[in-house]
Amino acid sequence: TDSTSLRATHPLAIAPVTGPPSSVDGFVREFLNNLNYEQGVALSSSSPNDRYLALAYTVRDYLMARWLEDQRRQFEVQAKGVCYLSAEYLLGRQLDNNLLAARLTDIATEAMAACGIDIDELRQLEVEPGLGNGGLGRLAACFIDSLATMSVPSTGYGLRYEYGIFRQTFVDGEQIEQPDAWLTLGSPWEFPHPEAAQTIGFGGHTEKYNDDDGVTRSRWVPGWTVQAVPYNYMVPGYHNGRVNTLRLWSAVASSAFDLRIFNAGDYAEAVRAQTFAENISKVLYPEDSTPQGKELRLQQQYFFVAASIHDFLEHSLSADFDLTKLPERVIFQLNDTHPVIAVPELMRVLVDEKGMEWDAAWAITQQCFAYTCHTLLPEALEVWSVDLLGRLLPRHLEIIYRINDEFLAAVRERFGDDEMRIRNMSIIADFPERSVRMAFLATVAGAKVNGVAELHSQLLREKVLPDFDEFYPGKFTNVTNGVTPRRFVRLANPGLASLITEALGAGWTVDLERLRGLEAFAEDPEFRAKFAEVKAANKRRLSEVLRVRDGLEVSDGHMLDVMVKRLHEYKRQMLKVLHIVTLYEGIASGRVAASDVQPRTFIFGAKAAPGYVMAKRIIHLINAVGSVVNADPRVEGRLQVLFPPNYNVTLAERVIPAADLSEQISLAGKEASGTGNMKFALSGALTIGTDDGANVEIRQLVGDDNFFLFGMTEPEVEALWAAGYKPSEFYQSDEGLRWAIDLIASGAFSGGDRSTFEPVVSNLLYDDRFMVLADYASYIQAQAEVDAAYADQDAWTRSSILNVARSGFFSSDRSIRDYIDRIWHTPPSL
Ligand code: GL4
Repeated sequence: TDSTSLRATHPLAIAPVTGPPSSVDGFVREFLNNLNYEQGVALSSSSPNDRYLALAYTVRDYLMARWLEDQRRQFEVQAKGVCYLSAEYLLGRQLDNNLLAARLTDIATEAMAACGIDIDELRQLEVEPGLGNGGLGRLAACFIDSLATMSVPSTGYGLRYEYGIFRQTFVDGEQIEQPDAWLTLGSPWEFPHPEAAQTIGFGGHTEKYNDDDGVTRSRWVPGWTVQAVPYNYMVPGYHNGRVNTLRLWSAVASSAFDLRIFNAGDYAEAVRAQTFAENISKVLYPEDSTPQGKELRLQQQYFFVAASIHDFLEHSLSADFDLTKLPERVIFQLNDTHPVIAVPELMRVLVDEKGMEWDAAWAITQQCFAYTCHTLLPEALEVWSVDLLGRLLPRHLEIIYRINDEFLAAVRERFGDDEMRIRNMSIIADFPERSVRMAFLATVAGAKVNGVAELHSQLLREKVLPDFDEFYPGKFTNVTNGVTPRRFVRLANPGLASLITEALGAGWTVDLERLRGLEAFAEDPEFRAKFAEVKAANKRRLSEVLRVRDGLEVSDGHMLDVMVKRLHEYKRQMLKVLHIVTLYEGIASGRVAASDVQPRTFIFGAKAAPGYVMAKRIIHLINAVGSVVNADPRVEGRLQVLFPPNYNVTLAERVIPAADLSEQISLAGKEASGTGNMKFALSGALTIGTDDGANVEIRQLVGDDNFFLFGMTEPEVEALWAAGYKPSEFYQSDEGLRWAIDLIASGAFSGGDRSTFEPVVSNLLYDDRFMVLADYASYIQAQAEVDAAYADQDAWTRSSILNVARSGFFSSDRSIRDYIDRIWHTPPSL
């Protein structure tokens, strides 16, 4: 008998699984059980880590019955579901989120107290799984939260990196990367299933053969294989009893592969092979928006999507499933180009393994995929050299060539022999080397292609893929990003959450448009006072965190002006630096009276890709400016610069709720959406920002009076490029800008050494790809308006409340609703 026909005989075995009783006593009993039986320790001899693990196991136990039930039901109903394919999930800590979802926060707190344990101490022990770089990975984490909260049948698929995004430290102001060994002390939220491993092939060759009917077919004979072991994570919905699954794959050497070498007597070689296989899920590539085209990266991508597709076909479909109906059962959502190799993989499975005709398989494939593009930067659109792809995945390359041949034939039919257009649209590029454009492959294969904010989707259609938009009318759409209000309001901002519930009643956590109801309260002085007190308390809490975490002291009573995001030139941390240096230079030179400047603390958080030299120089410069500014008595009590290292989700949850001002200052047309911008607005920070990404929609919603707009628009940027941009002309004609740049160039922030930041300065003066100098004057002007506005605290608070009230649109629940309506057409709940 196989496991599906196991028939239980004992009465207990056929009763549904039930969790422990929802009471403090029930929780205590379960906790002690876990401590004793899972950790093997008594309470009196347990370590804090034992207690943390036992607490996590206890929370799991409460979610288990629903999880098992939802898996059973999902299989039984066979409704259309979503497979979200993403190379990154930047999850953040799990404990609090799962307590909140399961309504256990109070019970757990009391239960721990009854055992003499401060639950807060255990919270601090959790190492967040940093399995993503930035916005793209965090978006995936918000989406699986919303999918569960909206009871959408869905599975998140990804990679279980042994090392996530590196831990950042500063030595003499420069970034040093350290490995993120997040698994060292145990990982209580995951369920490994080595018995359910998938075998994934690589390399080898393809061959033709005649099948039983004498038809010539192709098949792939891989040169080596790796085992993909699934690790399941619970993804609980908020207060709805739903628990979805996140399945992350880990690479293990295939035993057959090991043994052959081992038997040949080469023990060292056998171990080497194992290391080689396990390298695949060893480490997250730390590049955000700038793929490196490394072979290991392609291995990671194919490894996880092949495992995911096989897993879905084997375990989610009933035994007699008719594969021609696959589009009625699943949509694979491609989170950027990273999982796009899934397209030829599904084709290979359908044609080579299931014996389907090419045309039928292609028709199915085109309905089973949809593609989200997350960038406009040309260098971020992945391409794989034909040479590499052919070596690693020879059959997939053949399939891609055939897809391309048929696609280009159709383009010819439609547009005639317009060779220029054909070359521009070909999935295979010829220059600078023969390579596969993954975004084109995704666009050809996807039922829908979406950008992640209105402006981004528009530019995607008009600038990046215009020929495709013309060729495929109706294929392109927009889904503006969103963020989960559970983590970023309820958990991160409990003071604000209580105040909102007091004003509007419960319900807004899953229906964020209800925040509109706060508009009326903006006019109520009593409410404004309470709101201001919440912000002040959030600042005190941040101060405490930074003191304990980094030994930093936040000055009292300062405006908190925050720029947290990956370090990238297009995001323009340099513009922020020039603003700070301008203020500093003005006061230090005596030209500006310190008393005329609003006291401000500038907070940065940013990691640079380890190989991104200019980004690392800018980090160094921020730290150098901070050292000088913070030590200069002339600006004491006025200006402070703080740069806590290792910005991550956990720190974001403390920084964002404390912020007064949100810096969203990318060059127009470069930031696809941004999601930090949404978190800040929802936390009542006012935005100073360009007309870029989702800033556009934030400004439209909160209103011009509650947003500080500056800088060129995207068409103005284009026009300036066309006219010939010369940054030095801006330097020459703006004396404030000149003073600031000259001060940096003089060595004032590098102990008199003019060479340290010379590359940063010359980059600005002679290159300035992201037009920092062109937007400087407008930015300084807008910052003066910020200063003036902040002087009227009560008016500022009013604007701040209106930001919260009008940002309900940015819930990731709304994004998911848009995906369902515009792309997935899945039943809204199950
Ligand atoms: C990004 C975009 O840069 C960012 O604007 C967007 O918010 C995010 C999620 O859609 O995706 N694209 C890449 S690559 N990394 C990102 O964070």
